[in-house]
Amino acid sequence: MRTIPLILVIFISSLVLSCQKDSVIQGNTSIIPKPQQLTVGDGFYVLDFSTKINAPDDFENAYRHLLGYLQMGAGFGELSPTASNADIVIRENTKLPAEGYTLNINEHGILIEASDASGAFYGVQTLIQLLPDEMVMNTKKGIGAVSVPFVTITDAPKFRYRGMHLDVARHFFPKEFIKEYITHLASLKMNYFHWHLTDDQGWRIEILQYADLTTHSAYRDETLVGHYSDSPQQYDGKRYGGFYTQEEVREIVRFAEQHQVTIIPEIEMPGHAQAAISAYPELGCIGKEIPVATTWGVFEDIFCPNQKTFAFLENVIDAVIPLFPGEYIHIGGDEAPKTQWESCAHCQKLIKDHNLKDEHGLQSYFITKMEAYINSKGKKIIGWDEILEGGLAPNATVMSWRGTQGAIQAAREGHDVILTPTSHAYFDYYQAENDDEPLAIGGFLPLKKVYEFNPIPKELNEADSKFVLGAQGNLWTEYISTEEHVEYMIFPRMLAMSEVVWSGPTTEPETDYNEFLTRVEQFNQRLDLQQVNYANHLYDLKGSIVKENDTLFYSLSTAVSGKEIHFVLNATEEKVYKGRIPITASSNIRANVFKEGKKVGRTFSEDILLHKGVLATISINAEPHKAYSGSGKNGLINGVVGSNTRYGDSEWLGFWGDDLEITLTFPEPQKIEKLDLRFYNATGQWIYAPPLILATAKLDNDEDVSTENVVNIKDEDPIATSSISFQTNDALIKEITLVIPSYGMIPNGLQGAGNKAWTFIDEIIIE
Ligand code: TNX
Repeated sequence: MRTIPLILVIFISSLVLSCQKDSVIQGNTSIIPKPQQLTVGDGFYVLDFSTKINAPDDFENAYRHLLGYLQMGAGFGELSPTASNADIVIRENTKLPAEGYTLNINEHGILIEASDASGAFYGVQTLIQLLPDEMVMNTKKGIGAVSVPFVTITDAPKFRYRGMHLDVARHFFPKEFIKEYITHLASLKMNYFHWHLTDDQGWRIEILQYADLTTHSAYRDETLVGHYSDSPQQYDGKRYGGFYTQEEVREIVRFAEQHQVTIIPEIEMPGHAQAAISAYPELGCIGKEIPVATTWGVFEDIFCPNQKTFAFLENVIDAVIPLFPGEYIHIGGDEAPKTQWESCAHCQKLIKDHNLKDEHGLQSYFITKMEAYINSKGKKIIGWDEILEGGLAPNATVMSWRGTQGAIQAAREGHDVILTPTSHAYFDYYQAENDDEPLAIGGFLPLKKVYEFNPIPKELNEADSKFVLGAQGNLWTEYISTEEHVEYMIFPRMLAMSEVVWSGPTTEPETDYNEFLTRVEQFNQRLDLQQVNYANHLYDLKGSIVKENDTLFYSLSTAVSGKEIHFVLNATEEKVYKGRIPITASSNIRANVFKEGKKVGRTFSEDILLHKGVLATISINAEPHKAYSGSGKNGLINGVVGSNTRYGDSEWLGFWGDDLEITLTFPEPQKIEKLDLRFYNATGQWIYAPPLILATAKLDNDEDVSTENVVNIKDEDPIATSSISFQTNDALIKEITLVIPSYGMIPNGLQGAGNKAWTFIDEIIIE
């Protein structure tokens, strides 16, 4: 045991620089998440083999981490933590806020102060980011001397819960990768790792009392290939699975502790339990043998609220609790279809005996009972926002994923909440519109959207917003089977999330985002050196149609500023883009970004269809859902057709349950042959094309002509279409109104049963 007195180190006043200035590799001040206050001084402090560190026992994690980094990255030798004239001093300052730190680098040396071990660790993380990129782990080459810029930093987190989630049930990731994942989140000053350990497709944690959970439930016979919505669905025919032994769990927990990360294990109940029920059919309501699930979605086989189930779950909890020192156990609670409970005599009797309102009341009874058990063991529960239905368990923390409504309700009821809405926190969604993106579940969550996230819903007043502990990025892995792919989905979106929860939400999105991207560009260089994969959409081009006095233009822009754009219109010569391009006919535009004279990123290409709707004006009776507002209502007549495979791009508009009425008014009466409508149909994502459409044309003689039109839905194609024409006897049309009813509530037996169906509509092509 080291015993290190808290000493005031006398800084060495002049550093003996044995190396020449230009052989010293310099660090830079690009830090993510951005510190609360950062002042850059004039000069650099040099570290070399003679560097000494001084740190107290309580800050051992910080000291060890820094030491490991200096040894691995720069080949420094063993550094004693007891040095009395140290270059790097880490010391306690009780006046600083929880998890906060100060970092001062000047000609006297490096001083990190913190009031707790987390703060000291975060001070070290910042220092590491100030060190030269060349030093990142894995290089192990040994660098003679490195320098860090003079800075004065005062920093502390905005939110106390800063999390990342990983689903290891749909796809399994080995121990070493889990450690890497934890290292990444710790380097971004995130402090919770939510480990989704059980689901329909696999049980991943060893429970000694129930050996079948690992011999049977941890493996599935095969896995769906391609997307759930593909028709016909295909399977790979390969047994798949894996689990963590208790020893491995302990090792990971220790590793997390050394990184100031708390692990929250999730044991799903009562739904997403098919893998467990597959091993122990008596835990289900129908007692039938069922396989570990091989496809994705929501399954009707859920835990039955009977004695056997509660005994099983209590035993599982008893095994889980000693492994995880953190205060929380996540009990899931999401997506539990009540079909089996509806027809189970025992469940119905429970509802009656306990005076419960319905099956939602029974879910609440289930969760409340488990909560009481977990509370009695000194732990708290977290559940997904469905645990609000039928009444919230008394001490539960709610993780709000289906938007922010759950968070608002729970906070108003005085419960802690963690925000992880699909709209801003689902890193399994697509992050770019390009067709070469790896297959994803759906949705669209570009980097900027994560960056603009504010975990505090605007509906909450100041008192209630105190219950917002923070936010978390979720990575569900139905469509993510490799480590490289996990990295691709979390980077760079996790950078943005870390900034939201640590630095605090931006109040100046445009300027702040641009500045953030320059730091992302820098961070990517580090990831390159670490051989960590990431998505790079910094140089993607964005195009849009601009209408001005009945004239059309096309404008191009990049996310990172200061880059040159070259474009080619209709395969003519390449030009440097100086401003919007006039469009007079249907056209193709290709363009590229240049950085320091070199082409970077993908080639952009867009076809613009100059149809008769482009110059019309449009009104819609409802607003698209804010998660799927594409380019707004004008996007339906902007001459650009949406993706055939992505409803989440900037062309599709998504409405949740609204019956729509869309009116198109032409600048002058037109002869119109037909309207072609496109709808998305992906029932796995609760998107159902409307059954039929009523169209009415107002003629220039003021008569109305109406038609009822079917929507053509093909199983193998997510695009449903409807082609509409009017009997006008050659009269011209002034205005067209489309009445598009929603599919309505999704009936039992279909994906999303009991929820409102989504309607997705794309370009209305008028000829
Ligand atoms: C919903 S988020 C789920 C997960 C899926 C995810 C896919 C939540 C509590 N449940 O089971 O993996 O969507 O995005």
